[in-house]
Amino acid sequence: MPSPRHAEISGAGFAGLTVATALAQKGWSVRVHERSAELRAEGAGIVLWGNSLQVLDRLGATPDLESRAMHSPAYETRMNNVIRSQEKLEGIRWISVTRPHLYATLLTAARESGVEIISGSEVTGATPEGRIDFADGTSAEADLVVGADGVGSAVRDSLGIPLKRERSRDGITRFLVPRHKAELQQLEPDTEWDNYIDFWNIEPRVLRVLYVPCNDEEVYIALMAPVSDAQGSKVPIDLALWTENFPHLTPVLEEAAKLHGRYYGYQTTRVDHWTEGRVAIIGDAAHAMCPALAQGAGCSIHNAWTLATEATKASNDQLPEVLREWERLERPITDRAQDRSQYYADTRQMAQGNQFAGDVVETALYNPTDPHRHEVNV
Ligand code: FAD
Ligand code: 3HM
Repeated sequence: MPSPRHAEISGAGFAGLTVATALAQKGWSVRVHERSAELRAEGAGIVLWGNSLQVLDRLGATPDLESRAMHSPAYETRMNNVIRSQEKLEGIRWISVTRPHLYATLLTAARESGVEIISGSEVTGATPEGRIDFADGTSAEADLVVGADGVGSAVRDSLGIPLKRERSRDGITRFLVPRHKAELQQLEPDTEWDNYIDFWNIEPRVLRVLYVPCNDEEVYIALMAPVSDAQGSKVPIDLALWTENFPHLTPVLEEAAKLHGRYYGYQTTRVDHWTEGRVAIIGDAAHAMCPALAQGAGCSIHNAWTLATEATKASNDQLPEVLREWERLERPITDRAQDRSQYYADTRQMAQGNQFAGDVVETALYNPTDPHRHEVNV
């Protein structure tokens, strides 16, 4: 038996764990370096669509993931607490989960596939020839190096890949809190509190609460306000402001007020290219996007899968060329998801409701595991 090919990966986020697991399951020896001392996910909840769920199916992670996930009956949009739409999203696969649960699921899949994960290991850079460098002054050689080290990627920056960052006018503070379903039901008996509900207020003031049940006990709430609104973007949150504008959400807002939270200003980063020699960058390192369409992690997971698949098909000599071809084929759909998410964030058009049709669902319906996906139908 020839010895397996070796991959070194920077970052144990959703992208890094996915590519590591996929490569290990395809016969590679894989080592992941995580700068943090602890392996855990930051943030609160997350929505996943068909594109990433197809990958999680292939990794064998879906049963674990779905054991604690929410399939909401509808995606509801309200303006000043008046319903604008309740989209059933028929034919579109989607779930909401907590980030800690998605993370635990991916970590288990990675470990069960034989991936070695080293926490407290900071990567400082990589070379196109396949060398990865660490903050402790050591380095290692690999057939494939993956920069999955997030929006501030050291791998990307060490290669000098040009990048443009655009900031939007709004931002959000995320919380995972107990659902208080009975109290909410009492405040508004006619509401289906299992729905995903996007509560917008534009007039007289731009404030929005995204209400995303993740399971029977936990709801992800995201409080949006313009960057220029010091009171709306303050952490810990100004409880009086939020309950005055969203009185029907008081029980969950009171829970959010007990937590510190971090206000995150929406941003998009566009890089010149995703690969250089034996190095590929994936996830937020390559394409951080506004969360409007909830596809940042989705694209990270689906690009991680396609990278692992294409790299495995390539001979070792062909690898740099195969990585360039991978970018040429896979990048356009992610670029379009980034553009649309930025457009929705900048225009606040999600507030109109009835959004999930046509081009908007292109990414959600994409199947990165279909080997015929790039064939042109004539
Ligand atoms: P990260 O999660 O940033 O992981 C990078 C990892 O690399 C981290 O663990 C970090 O510690 C480590 N690291 C960094 N530097 C180094 C280094 N030098 N050496 C070693 N390790 C390093 N996406 C969705 O699909 N659905 C949603 O509903 C959704 N909602 C969102 C809501 C908000 C408000 C935001 C901000 C984002 C949202 N996203 C969503 C996007 C999603 O969170 C990200 O796209 C995704 O987490 C990116 O994963 P990643 O693994 O690329 O990066
Ligand atoms: C799931 C989700 N959807 C939209 C946003 C947003 O517009 O900020 C954030 C989310 O986590």
